[in-house]
Amino acid sequence: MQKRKLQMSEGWLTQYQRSIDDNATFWAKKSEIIDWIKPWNTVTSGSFQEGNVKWFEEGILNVSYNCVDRHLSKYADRIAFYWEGDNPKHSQALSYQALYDRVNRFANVLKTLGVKKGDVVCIYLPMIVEAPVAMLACARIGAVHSVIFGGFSPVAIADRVNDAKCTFIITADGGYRGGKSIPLKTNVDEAIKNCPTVEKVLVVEHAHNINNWNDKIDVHYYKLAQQVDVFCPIEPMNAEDPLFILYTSGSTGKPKGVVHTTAGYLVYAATTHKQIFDLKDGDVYWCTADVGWITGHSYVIYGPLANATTNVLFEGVPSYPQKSRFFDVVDKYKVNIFYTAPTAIRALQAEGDDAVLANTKRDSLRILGTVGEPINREAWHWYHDKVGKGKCSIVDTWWQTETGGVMISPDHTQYQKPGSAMYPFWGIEPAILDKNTANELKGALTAHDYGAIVIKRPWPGMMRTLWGDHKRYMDSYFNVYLGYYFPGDGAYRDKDGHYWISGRLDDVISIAGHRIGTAEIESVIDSHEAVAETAVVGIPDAIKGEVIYAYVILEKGITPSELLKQDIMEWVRKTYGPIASIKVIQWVPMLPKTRSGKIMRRILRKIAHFEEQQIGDTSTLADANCVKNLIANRSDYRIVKKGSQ
Ligand code: 7RM
Repeated sequence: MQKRKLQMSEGWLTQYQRSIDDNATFWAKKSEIIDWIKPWNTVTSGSFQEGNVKWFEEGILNVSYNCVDRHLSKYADRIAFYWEGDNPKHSQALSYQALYDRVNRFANVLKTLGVKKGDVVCIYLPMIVEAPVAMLACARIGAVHSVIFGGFSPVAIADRVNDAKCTFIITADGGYRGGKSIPLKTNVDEAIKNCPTVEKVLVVEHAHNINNWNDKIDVHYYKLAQQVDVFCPIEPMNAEDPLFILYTSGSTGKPKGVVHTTAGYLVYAATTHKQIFDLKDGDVYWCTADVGWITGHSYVIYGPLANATTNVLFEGVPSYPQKSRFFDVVDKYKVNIFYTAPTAIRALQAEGDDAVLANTKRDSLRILGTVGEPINREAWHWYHDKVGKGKCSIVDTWWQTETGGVMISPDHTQYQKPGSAMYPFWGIEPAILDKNTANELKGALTAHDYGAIVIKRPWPGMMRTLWGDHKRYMDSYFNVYLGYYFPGDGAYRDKDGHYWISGRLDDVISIAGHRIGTAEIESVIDSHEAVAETAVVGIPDAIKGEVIYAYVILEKGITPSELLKQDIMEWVRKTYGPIASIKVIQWVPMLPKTRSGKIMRRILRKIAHFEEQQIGDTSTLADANCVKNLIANRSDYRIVKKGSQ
């Protein structure tokens, strides 16, 4: 454990106490972090039970104004983004003034194409300056953006575009990652064959990787940008108007369109960003997340820009063209605050210090953040001791797409325990429930007796609904443990009152920190012509945290082979996206099902984890022999290297 620092701050804890004792007054004060066109009337109303939580009602504001315009009087020349290309020779510094100009033009292009307040605009872009610009342009005119991660493939795009009935897609003619060019426009072409609502595709020039142009649908961004006005007035938005939809995986069914609204989200993203990362005037801040994920929304775009931060926006991957790339970029821009995922930390650690650290200084670093999954002790120590040379605070931030911003995090002025997310943020009141009885567990707990973490009261950054499916919103998050918000994670609170997150309690697999729903992957595998039925579970992986173990039943008459396994894996990469890494495929004659036909995933997980002694009750299985067969033909993926543990 890191030694307790001498400089003790009352700041976090006193503010926390106030936020709990008088929540409304606390957030009323914090709402001053943003500028309002018209002040709000009521701080908060509604409840979890009724599913009608609102914050800062009647308030009028514009997010684009808060992230850009209002900084110009003081910080017009301050860099908003240091853009660093995949190719180290490509870079660009964009001041707040330049960002303002670009956002205005982009907003006018959208208007010219007929985008109106309330329309849902899909954004499928690489990590280029136009990604934040497009998002802010939507916010400027009151359009709701739905960003789709650039690593998703056509089927995943179509699912999301159709669910939100998007009429517009903003994409690029390609992106670069690790020296490879990604055919984003081609993926969109493929996707929209199945998207009847799409009218226009706006294409930003970047990597020139296209093989098709349809004059009826496709529009060149830069051509239009030259023709529009340089100024676009802001649209006054109501506090509770939707700002964006972001799709995330659940345990069943299609991805969920998490809806965040305007004021509460921005207040929460800005407040958490400022406090948790100890933001100081003039800091250079780098969050490595892609804008396609919530971390990219809240901590690359909205939180940092609302706080007039200088950001690094990086197109590439951690170890291209050389293993030290991340830290070369840290040195290049003298980054003070660095925020990444445990999977990246583990991957770099595995490359060895000589390649990754030896030729970089990293002296500018002050705060190191992590997010996305639990961080293991070894990775924590490498991050703290080696990357930060023992001088930086580690902030292990726990939160979700649904929560809008960080919920549990260490206080940078206090000591940190490796692997613990430590304290609830201001206004966040968590509890740990017994998974079976739903009683609150009050005393000290350990890793062995963790419960379900829940949140007891609304906070400004929480999602307000799932797009088009309020019932699913209630059922997934509020009707599980009545009176609480249920995030789906297990956790415990130790004797010092510090929180430890143990992982998902449901069927969501976390690959390299990305949430992947088992049902989504199964439907992709099932759509392979040789496959009759599939069930997938997560298995541990040293770098990615989890990868996929798939049990596959082949269609009658199909001969199993290694080649077919490769083909199915390739199919999933192509159809869903490369993030869905399948490690093992096991051919099976049947799946363990209850008499009512439900797959007993618990059993499949135990078998794939080599824990069959803990399978427990199988009396509800329709066919008792099934389990024996699965174990007998199980694939042993646990490669133990000699001399290593
Ligand atoms: C921000 C983000 C959310 C899920 C969440 C957890 C897991 C995230 C941590 C973590 C342990 C952490 N949004 N998770 N952060 N687990 N420690 N610091 O990742 O919607 O994509 O995923 O990620 O299981 O429920 S997300």
